[in-house]
Formats: sequence, structure tokens, C-alpha cells
Amino acid sequence: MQGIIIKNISNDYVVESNEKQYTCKARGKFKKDKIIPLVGDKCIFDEEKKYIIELLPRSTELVRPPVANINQAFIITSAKEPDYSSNLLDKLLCIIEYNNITPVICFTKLDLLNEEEKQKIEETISYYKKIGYKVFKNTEIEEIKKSFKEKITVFTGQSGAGKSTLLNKLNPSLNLKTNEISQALGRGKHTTRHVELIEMYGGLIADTPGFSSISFIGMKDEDIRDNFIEFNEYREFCEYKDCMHISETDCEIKRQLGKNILDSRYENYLKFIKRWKMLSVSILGIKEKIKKNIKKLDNLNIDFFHIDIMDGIFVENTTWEYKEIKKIVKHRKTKKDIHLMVKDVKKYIDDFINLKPEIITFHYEATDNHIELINYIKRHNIKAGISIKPNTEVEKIKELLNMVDLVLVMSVEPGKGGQKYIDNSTNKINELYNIRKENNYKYLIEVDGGINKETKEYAKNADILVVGSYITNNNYEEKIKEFKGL
Ligand SMILES: Nc1nc2c(ncn2[C@@H]2O[C@H](COP(=O)(O)OP(=O)(O)OP(=O)(O)O)[C@@H](O)[C@H]2O)c(=O)[nH]1
Ligand SMILES: [Mg+2]
Ligand SMILES: [Zn+2]
Repeated sequence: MQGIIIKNISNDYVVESNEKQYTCKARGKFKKDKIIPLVGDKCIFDEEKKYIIELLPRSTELVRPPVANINQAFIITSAKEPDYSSNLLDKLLCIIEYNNITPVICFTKLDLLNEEEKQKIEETISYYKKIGYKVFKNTEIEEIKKSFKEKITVFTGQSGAGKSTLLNKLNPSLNLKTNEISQALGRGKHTTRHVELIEMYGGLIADTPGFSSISFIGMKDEDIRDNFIEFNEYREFCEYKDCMHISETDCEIKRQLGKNILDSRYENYLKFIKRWKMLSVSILGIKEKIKKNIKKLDNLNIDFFHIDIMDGIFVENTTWEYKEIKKIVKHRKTKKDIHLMVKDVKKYIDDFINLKPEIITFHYEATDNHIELINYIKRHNIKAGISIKPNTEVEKIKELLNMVDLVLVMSVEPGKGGQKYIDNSTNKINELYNIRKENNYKYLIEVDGGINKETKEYAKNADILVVGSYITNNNYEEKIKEFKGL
């Protein structure tokens, strides 16, 4: 008989066929051939002996969650709490497209937005609709129900985005726990995570725990490009047939930016193919109206506020009113990237913990208690970074590289602004890049000092670029766009 595997708990596979369920084992030959039946697999099974005899060819296969034959993915995208992330949405769209699964976007928590934010999200929604995606709001329940027929659908999206909440609304008898981190569909207690397919509105649906580490593994740059679907509409007008839409002349995609192609889509594309980096804007260079200007920056497309803290001992300068700055950035949404150029590292870490920064970086040269301090920062759920001055070689920090989250290469002498990028920094960045690759380490590489539109090319193996006066001396928005090549 033919059926579909709808559930798997250890060695038992529940096969559904003609609305009946059979708990089967897999035949020994599967194990021998290293074939693992997946939920979603269509199979031939022996209803008497309760054995799966053969798996039919899969149309799609996901590793995480492990499901076969999924043909539709609902990307549950929250507008707030967690904040809307175009990066995550574009990443999921691109990867899902690549896997030959049809993505459907579903926005949640629009009720938490103010008028201005609502307006912005509506524009976003129209863009994704315009380029051909089905987009729902989680309030459009009746419409959503109609989209499951004859499909195997997976729900995906950030933890807390509202997947379980929506599934409960669709089918209250599921009674899924909400507001809990990573609850899979399984009711009751089980430690092994399993996926289960559930019949709903003429199709099958799998709930999956919220995941954060979906990746482009296996995808080439060209694959990423080809799965930004709206690019395909314009690429025939690029001068080069194999245009990557980066630095080529006469590129239609670049011409369409701000017109028919959304800047954030293109920017995410560049990030995904690693041609664009995270931007950490150094705010100490802001000379006037600091509060107002930080607020302005907060609404622009940057990844971090880079905050340099100097104590007058480790470096000669002191940071102007850093307690004041702390207050100003505290309620801004942009993540904080704290760079301590201080001797008494511990004291300053303690001073900044309550700001909940993303990263705290201290100097290798400032202390001997590296490991202790790294662990101390990490214990507070903050990324721990180590920084080296221009005269400190990478060799010195080799033993710390498997434990730090970030290495900050100073490409000028710390403590003074407006210096020129030191050429040798490029060698250090590349060395760190190679060490990371060889050892499969996870640290990010950040570079700070003398970075502008030209020197950023030297730092192409870094992940985070700290930019100061190049942006803060000018019209921020324009300079950020120019810097990013938009
Ligand atoms: N205001 C508002 N809250 C929502 C909405 N949708 C979900 N929530 C709330 O958001 C919280 C998280 O929702 P869940 O459904 O548990 O999120 P999830 O995507 O299943 O999260 P994981 O299971 O961790 O992956 C819950 O407290 C929900 O009540 C919505 O549209 N508006
Ligand atoms: Mg959930
Ligand atoms: Zn092009």
C-alpha cells in the first residue's frame, strides 16, 4: 500500500493511508543503505507486517527540520517583538526558493505598531506582493485557511514570531503552548525533537521550533543571486549575461535601485554573498547635537553604534562624558558595540553590562586576565571581543581565538581620531580570516580606524567595519548609501 509518513518517534513511523494510520518499522535494508525515512516521505508499506518497504522519490528535502516533500513554507514574520528583520525574511526567502519550496509570507503583530510603523510595513508588504509573493497578515485567517489545500506546509520564522499562536487559531484543538521558547508540535514531554504532520484544511502542516541558524550552506553566489526573484526580471538588461550586480558597469539591477528594486533587498543580497559587511558607526566623532544625531543614525541602516571608551591611562585621551552617552544610546534600538580602551577592564565591563550591549571588546595589551574577562563578559550573554593595537601581532592572541566571539583589529593607533589606515592591518585581517577557516572558529573580525569608501576594499575579509568621521562629518544617510555602494 502507499502512504505518507506523518510522524516518527525513534524507530516507529506512523504512516497514513486512506485516512487510517499504521505504526510501522523501516526495513533493515534502509539501515544498511544508510537511508533514513523522513516525515513527509511517501512510501510503499506492508499493512499486515507493518513494514515500510520502499520510499518514493522525494521532491524536496529539508535538513532542519528533517522533512521531505514539503512544497510550501509559511515564513512567519513579526512586525515587532521581535522587530521586523528584512535580513531574516530575505534570507529565508532565498533559501526556501533554492530548495524549490514555495514561500508564503505571513506578518504578525501588526497590532503592536504605531501609525508611522504601520505605514512602513504596508509599503514593505506591497513590495513583496509586487514581486510575486503571497503575503498575508495573521489576522486574515479565512484567506490563510484556503492556502493549505493539497500542500505539505512547514511553518518557519524566528522564535516568538507567533507560529504556534497562528496554528492554534487555525486549529484550536492543537492547543500548542505559546510564548515558550522553541516548542515543537509535540505535546507532552519528549526530549528528542520530532516533527509531525497534521491534517489541516485539505493539506498537511508541520510546526517546527523557531530556529536561528538556517544557512546558505551548499549555495553558490550565483544561487543566491538567482533566488532573489525580482532580479531575474531585469537581468537581461545588464550588459553582462553573468552579471553579479556588484561592480559591473551597466548593471540594470543597480539602475533599478530605489525604483523597482528595494534598497534593503539589494543590500541583503550583498551581505549574503559576503560583499557587504556589518557597519558599526563610531559615534564619538559626532561633534554637535549628539542626542539628535544619534537618534537620526538610529533610524538609518547601520548595524551597530560603535562606542569607544578611553580612560586617559591605557590611551591618553578620555572619552567625553561617557555617562552621558550611555544615557543617550540606552533606549535606541541599534545594537551597541562597546570598545574599551581602558586599563581597568573589569570596572568598565561592570559599568556597561546594564546597557545590554551586543559586544564588549577589550584590549589584549591592557591586561593579563584575558580568559577570565572573556568568560565574565560571556556569562552576561554579551559577545566578548579582544582587540589588538597596530603593533600587536595575531600570534599573541592565538590561544584566545577559540573562545572569543570577536577580534577587533585596530588599523590606527587607538585614542585619536582622523588617522590613516595602516596597511599592515590587511595582513592581520587575512591571517585571522584564514585561521578561522582552518580551525572552524566562530569569531567575527572587526576593523577600526581610517575606514572609508576606498580603504574598505583592503578590509574585505573583515565582517564588521567601524566607520567614524567619513559618515559623521556629513549627511549621514547619503554617506551611508555611498559607503555601501547603493
Ligand atoms: N500582540 C500580538 N501578539 C502576538 C501575535 N501573535 C503572537 N503573539 C504573541 O507572541 C508570543 C510568542 O508567540 P508564539 O506563537 O509562542 O511564537 P512561536 O513563533 O511559536 O515561537 P517559538 O515556539 O519559540 O518558535 C506569544 O505571547 C503570543 O501571544 C500578534 O499577532 N499580536
Ligand atoms: Mg511555538
Ligand atoms: Zn547586473
